[in-house]
Amino acid sequence: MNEKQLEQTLVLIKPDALKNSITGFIFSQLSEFHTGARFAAAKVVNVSRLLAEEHYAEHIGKPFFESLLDYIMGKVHYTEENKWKRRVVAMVYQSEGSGVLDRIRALAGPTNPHKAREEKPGCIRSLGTVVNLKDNAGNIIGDRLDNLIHTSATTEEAEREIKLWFTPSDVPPMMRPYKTATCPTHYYYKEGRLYNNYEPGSMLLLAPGDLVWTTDLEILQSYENGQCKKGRLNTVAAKYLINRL
Ligand code: FUP
Repeated sequence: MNEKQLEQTLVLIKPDALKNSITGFIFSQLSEFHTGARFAAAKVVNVSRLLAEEHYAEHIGKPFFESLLDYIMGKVHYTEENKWKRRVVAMVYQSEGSGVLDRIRALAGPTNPHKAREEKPGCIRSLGTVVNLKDNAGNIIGDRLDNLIHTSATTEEAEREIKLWFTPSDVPPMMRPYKTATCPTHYYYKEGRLYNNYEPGSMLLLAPGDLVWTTDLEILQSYENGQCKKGRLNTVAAKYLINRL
């Protein structure tokens, strides 16, 4: 595999698309024939708060942040009674050469569904909704954009996001987009801290021999050695705790 020749993007089919059964339309739009891109990975995820916070880290502190987390976690579209239906379908699309990222973003359309309807009728996000967010006094403080689908904006964002949602073994060997390494030790996680030995209440992230993204291993080792941190521990932990929290 030659990394330079491949471009990939993360696509999330969000809970509003599942609730409204727009999945068939989206899969049809994103077919290998229409996009010229191949499916490289897919999983159904009950999004934890940890994963939601990591995915939308750049929006922390914005008025719509908490509501955005509730949305991606499925809390907006599925009640407590139906919480077992709270899901996102996460996928990686890949193609040779550049362009897949922009092609899939074009099929999704503008971020804001109102804008999508005006500027690009028929795009996926033109079927979305805009929800006004209010403070306790009833003043509008922002909008939550229920726009059905997420697609990575840049190759750097795609790398961050694919590594956040997928482990190397979620991707067929010949399609793995980023460098991998073999984990040399045990890593357990509990309440934002990393351990090499089991602590009561901790969860096993990785065991010796497991395949990891090299950058994830570098992050874990930087925490282990108390060095200058090479990234956020929670971005690694969130992935290995998918569908376990
Ligand atoms: P995009 O790259 O198109 O997903 O757009 P952004 O990174 O700007 O936004 C990420 C998500 O935040 C979008 F899916 C929608 C949401 N958002 C809001 O809910 N309200 C806003 O005012 C801006 C963004």
